[in-house]
Amino acid sequence: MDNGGGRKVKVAAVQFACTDSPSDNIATAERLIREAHKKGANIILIQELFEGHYFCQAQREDFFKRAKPYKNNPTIQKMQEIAKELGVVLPVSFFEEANNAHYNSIAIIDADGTDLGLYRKSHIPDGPGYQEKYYFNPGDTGFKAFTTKYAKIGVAICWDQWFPETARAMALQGAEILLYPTAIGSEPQDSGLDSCEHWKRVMQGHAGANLVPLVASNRIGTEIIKTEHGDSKITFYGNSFIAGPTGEIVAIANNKEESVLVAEFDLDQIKSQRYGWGVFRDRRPDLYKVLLTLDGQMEKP
Ligand code: PUT
Repeated sequence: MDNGGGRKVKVAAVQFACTDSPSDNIATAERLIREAHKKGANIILIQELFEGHYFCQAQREDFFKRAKPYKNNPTIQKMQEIAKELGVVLPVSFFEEANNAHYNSIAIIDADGTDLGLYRKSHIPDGPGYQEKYYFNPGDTGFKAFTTKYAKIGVAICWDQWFPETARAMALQGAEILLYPTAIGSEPQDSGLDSCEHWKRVMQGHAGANLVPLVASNRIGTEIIKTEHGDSKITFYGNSFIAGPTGEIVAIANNKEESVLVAEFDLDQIKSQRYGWGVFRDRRPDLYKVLLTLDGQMEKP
């Protein structure tokens, strides 16, 4: 049986503890990108908001100073140089200032250094330790698939990973690999709550349901932020991983160590497998209109 094998792509996830110094973190990201490149990686995922500590533990006006415009953004420009030199695809997560709006954004840099455009995080979490609604407007780009040198990729950000609709929307647009930069760890209000296994299983489901590989990169380390009510602390649980097209984990980091994970996939072989399994043939979008409601009611009371 011909499975149409051929187009091999190596993906990587890097994982590290952030300091609160952008130059330190950019240097660490660069070192790990170079290590991933040495291991043959073509598409390399860095964790969410890697330029500094996860400031959303607190609601502080001074933290808005961390936002930078998309255009002429020095971190993105630096990553464009690295991408071009190494011939690798780099999604670059950053806190975006757009006039009076702010977004949790990611610029997709192709292997020749070209900036392919922006995705702005759509689902913005709120709650103890993760008070993102204070900082970020809900993204207005919609879900996207970006055509890079090595593959068509779908990139969404952290809390987006809990929504199967996001993964499906990217896969429907032809995304062959899903990537999720992340910042998640302990819950300051409940020391008994550890979401790590839940977090992995939900994304493994997206890989399996859409028959695409999936890459998740999460930070490690303990970060303490001064808030209006005293200090807040999160220990980020790492566990960055790469899943294959049936949701199987093929590479995984632990919750403590800096890591560079690499896995190779044959995208043509996976395409055959996806087509053969039939889930995209058997979809019934005509029956899914209820998904466009918040309350499940097609007719309003
Ligand atoms: N990154 C957001 C995670 C929220 C966990 N409660």
